[in-house]
Amino acid sequence: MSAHDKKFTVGDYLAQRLAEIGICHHFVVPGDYNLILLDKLSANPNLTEIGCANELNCSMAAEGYARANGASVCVVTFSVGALSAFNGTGSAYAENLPLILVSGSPNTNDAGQFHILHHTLGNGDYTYQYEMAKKITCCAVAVARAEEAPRLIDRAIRHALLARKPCYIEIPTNLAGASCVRPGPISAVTDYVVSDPAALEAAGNCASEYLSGKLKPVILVGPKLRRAGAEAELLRLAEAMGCAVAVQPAAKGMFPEDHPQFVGIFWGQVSTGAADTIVHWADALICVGTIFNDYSTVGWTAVPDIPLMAADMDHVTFPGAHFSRVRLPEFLGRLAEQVSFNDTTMVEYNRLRPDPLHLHVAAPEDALTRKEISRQVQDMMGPKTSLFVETGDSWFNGIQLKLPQGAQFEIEMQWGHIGWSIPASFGYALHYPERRTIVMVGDGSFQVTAQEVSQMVRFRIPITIILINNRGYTIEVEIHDGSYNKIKNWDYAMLIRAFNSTDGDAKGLVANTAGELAEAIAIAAKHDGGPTLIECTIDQDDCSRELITWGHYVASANARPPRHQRED
Ligand code: TPU
Ligand code: MG
Repeated sequence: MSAHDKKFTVGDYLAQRLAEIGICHHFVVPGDYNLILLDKLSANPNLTEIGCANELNCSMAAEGYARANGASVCVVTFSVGALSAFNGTGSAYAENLPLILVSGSPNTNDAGQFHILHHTLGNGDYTYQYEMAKKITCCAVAVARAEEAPRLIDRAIRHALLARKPCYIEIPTNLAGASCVRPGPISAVTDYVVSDPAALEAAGNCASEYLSGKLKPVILVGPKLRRAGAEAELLRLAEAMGCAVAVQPAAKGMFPEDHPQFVGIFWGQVSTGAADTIVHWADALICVGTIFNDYSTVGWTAVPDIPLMAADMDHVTFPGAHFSRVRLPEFLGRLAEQVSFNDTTMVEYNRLRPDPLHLHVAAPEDALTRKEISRQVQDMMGPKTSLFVETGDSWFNGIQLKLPQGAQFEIEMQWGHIGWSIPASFGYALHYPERRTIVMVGDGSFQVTAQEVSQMVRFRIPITIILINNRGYTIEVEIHDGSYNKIKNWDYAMLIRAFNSTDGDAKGLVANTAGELAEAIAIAAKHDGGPTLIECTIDQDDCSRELITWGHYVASANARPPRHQRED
């Protein structure tokens, strides 16, 4: 480095690494512990600063950006910021997304001098945030000396990218601008770890054994497939086998729905198509990136009961054998070469295949219903649509829709934070300006993160928000009802216009009838200068059969008595 070289700092180091791994937008909320760091990040010409209204939304926006971009960063201040951002970080952990959470922290001199600082618990302990972060990330580092920053920053980012999980980097306020050495090649951070050759081969052999003699194989796709970057290999495997392919709800869209081997969403009693019948008929089940939790198994009523082959992101388990360090794309690619064609389950499925539904088209003056909203949203879908569905009846309405070729679907079913879809769709759409992002969200969920619509207004992102106003927390009503499921009604369309102030171009519309919804959707389709929110009012009791059924079983699972109290 020449003597004239501009001083290179810890903040510059982090900025360069973020840009090198393909991050173009960094989501931030400022606070005095991170201001110098934010200056350094925004000085990097490859990073664009995206300010958010609060740290919960900031972390959820980064979560959505990671879905689109593959990795993201959220930069917050100490405690008051970071503890809120832990929520989106938890989501990134649950949903397998490499979100890099960066927090400013106190001046390195203060702990030793027993100073009491603002934004802290006031007990002189400044380690608690780092300790908490360890639990919700795959790697947490706290930089205590500038000399350590390169090693720690590289380590945290590498772990996050490899594990597809969030990491945490804490940088004291007086170190962001401290001198730092320059980084070496980024390949040392991003280099992929390939499968162990012996484990890959043994797992392949075990798969042949598992399938040999089986007559009715079915593939079940789960949400970790996309996170592992293995969609193309899965398609090759499915076509080589010719068997039925069912998809878990959180993996909707990860296998093309217009593919002849797609048999529907396997979700127990609330499955689509005849997916549950064919999954239960199978004598071999190849589970790929699946997550069996209480929601996806409908309160444990839909757990497959045959011995499974379970291919995860970096390991494979068979009845009686386990293989570590087998990467999913390599494993599926190998299987595609070795399996034999057996379309028995497709032949059977074609007998079971339900006839296409003839949807009732409402007259323009008819009061709006949930079914009519779904029918009209279906017509909005094209190859460039990305549909976000929020926790609530929107999950069930969205799952029923047919995704045309190229359409994308996003759901946060493992973490299930109401309000996620608003900031997450904003973060996602920043990465994908060429796609048309639509959000289906309930009134209760919208109230949690409504402020972030103002960022869509500020950055002129034309997201269409279909807000389904059924005056309350209907999903909760179906699980367990009480006074707490009623909420204050808002004038949602007017709220959006308030966000415009003097310089915004968002549209807030209301649809009470089928005709009004059609008109509003036509306006949204032409509106590019900002978001369009369409408040769709429906009857309080108008909810899907699927939500009622699912809610009943989830409630039963929640209500199981403690085992030691059972009388039997
Ligand atoms: O369609 P609908 O009425 O079911 O949806 P809406 O209006 O968005 O209501 C959602 C109600 C709901 C709650 C209150 N769904 N899950 N919860 C529990 C919950 C509480 N807090 C967070 C952050 N996430 C949750 N899932
Ligand atoms: Mg509601």
